[in-house]
This record gives sequence, C-alpha cells and structure tokens, in this order.
Amino acid sequence: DVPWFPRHISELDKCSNCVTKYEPTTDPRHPGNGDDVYIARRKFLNDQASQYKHGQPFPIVDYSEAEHATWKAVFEKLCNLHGSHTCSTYRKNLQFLLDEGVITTDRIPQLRRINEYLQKKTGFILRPCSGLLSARDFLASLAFRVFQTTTYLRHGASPHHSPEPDLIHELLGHVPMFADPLIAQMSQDIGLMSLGATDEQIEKLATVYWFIIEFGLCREDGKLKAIGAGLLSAYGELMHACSDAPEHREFDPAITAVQKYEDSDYQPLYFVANSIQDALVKLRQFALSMERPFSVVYNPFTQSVEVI
Ligand code: H2B
Ligand code: FE
Repeated sequence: DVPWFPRHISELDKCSNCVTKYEPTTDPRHPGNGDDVYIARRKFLNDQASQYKHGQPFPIVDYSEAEHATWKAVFEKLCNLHGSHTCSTYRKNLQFLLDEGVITTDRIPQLRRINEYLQKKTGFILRPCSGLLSARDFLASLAFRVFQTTTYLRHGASPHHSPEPDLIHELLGHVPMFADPLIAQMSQDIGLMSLGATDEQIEKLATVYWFIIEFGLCREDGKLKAIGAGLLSAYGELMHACSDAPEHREFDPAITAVQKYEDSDYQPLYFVANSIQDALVKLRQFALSMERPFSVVYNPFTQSVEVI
C-alpha cells in the first residue's frame, strides 16, 4: 500500500499532474481572467509542455515583444531591491548568470541555455510543465534533481504579481538558487523524502518546501535577507517579508512542517534560517524522524532511485 513513485528519471513523464488553482480560465483573481488572447497563449505553451518526454531537447519558445517587455519591467524593478533584500548566495549566482550572458535584463532567456548552465553547476535539469503541479509530482521530480518549470508568463497588466508560478518566478527566483550546491541538495533531500510517502507526510514536506525554498529568509550581518524564490521574484512581498510587519520565527523543520500557510496573499509569518547550511543540517535531522517502511538512495550514475 505504498503509493507509486518513479524509480528512474524517465518515469517523471508520469509526474505531470496539475492542480487547478488560480487559473485564468476559471479564477476571477487571476489578472488574465477574461482575456482570451492571454488564455490562448498560456494554453499553447502548456500544451507544448505537456507533450514533453524525458530526454527530449527543451522546446524553443518564440516569446513576443510584449512578453519580453514584461520580463524587462519585472527584472528592472526587482534589481532595485536585490542589493539590500536578497541573500549573498542569490546575488552571487545571479551575477554569474548575467556575466555569462545566460540571463539578460532585456530579453527572456531560452530555457535550453539555462538548462546547460544549471547542469554544469549542480546537475539540476529543467523540464517543462503546464502549471501548478500536485505536491507529490513536484517533489518527486526534485528527488532526481529535475525542476519542473512553467514556460508561460504572467499577465502583462500585472507584472509585479502572479498568483501562480510563471517563467519569471522560475528564472529569477529559482534558477539562481538551484545553482547553489546546498540549495540543490536541500531540494533533492526533500524530494527523496517524498517518494512513497503518505499523504500526510507529503503535506508536511510541501509545507517545509514552501517555507524554506519558496518563502525562506536568512539572517546576514544582522539583517533579514530572502532565500526563497517566491520572495526573490516578487517586488512587493520581498519588501514586506524583510520589514517589521510580518512575524519572523526561527526555521525548525518539525515546527515549520505543521504551520498553516497563505497562498493567496502575502505571508503573515516567515521562517528565518541562520544560514542555508544550517537549514540543510536541520532538514537532515528532521528527515531522520520521518518514518517510512523502506529507505531510498539516489544513484546519479543511472539517474535512478534504489529502494532498500
Ligand atoms: N508546481 C509548479 N509548477 N511549480 C512550483 O513551484 C510548485 C508546483 N510548487 N507545485 C509546489 C507545488 C510547492 O508549492 C509544494 C511542493 O506544494
Ligand atoms: Fe516556486
């Protein structure tokens, strides 16, 4: 009665189930709701993503001038906060990406290029997905150092906020962090813990992921700095998170795992790690407390999971 889980990276082809939440087709809170042109574009890109199979080259996407303009507007605005509100790991890795011309401020980069870069840095690879995935499928991918990434962009009329993950969030939030060996390891660890886990355990792991990889903060030189991709890619919430307005608690996976979170507005509460390394150490201690009738070991040579 252990839930099915992928044993080989190619089986991630079966892990692309989306959950319907904050979709422009049905949700009036989505800025693209009622915009048929936007909805058709998003659907085109999502259909392309859902046909993808492991091992295929990443599809080349011909982004429009309007989409490039949205990217540029978001990037330039975020740059104003990067120096003061983001952790040193993020700043360093974003700078490498800019120096190598993999990411540029005025054009949307091709995911193929990003993929090559990340593979060299941490072995993480990208595969296209068509929206918000179920936590189980999303976390299973991380076990294989695969990051399921959306390819559509947020609505141009609301460039500084998106209720669902979009390409800007993936590229400006996650990619620089997945280029860091400790974040890569932490993400894979959470992924490995999720394989064959119960629904209740998945819920806890998704919550830890949410509070550290998406909305985590750390302290540097006595100041709060963002490490989470949801903050790194959202101007308003980045300012809010580092201000005195919300509550800040120390990151402790066992406590964090059962904390309720907000997914339709700014968080009222953030967890703060002493450092990324400290968060990884704590996460590994937490992993020991998770009961599963078997254990898994990742074999990078065969890109498979061995069950012991
Ligand atoms: N799906 C996609 N496409 N991107 C994400 O960042 C994401 C997801 N995050 N599904 C997951 C859920 C996360 O919030 C946790 C694991 O539930
Ligand atoms: Fe994300």
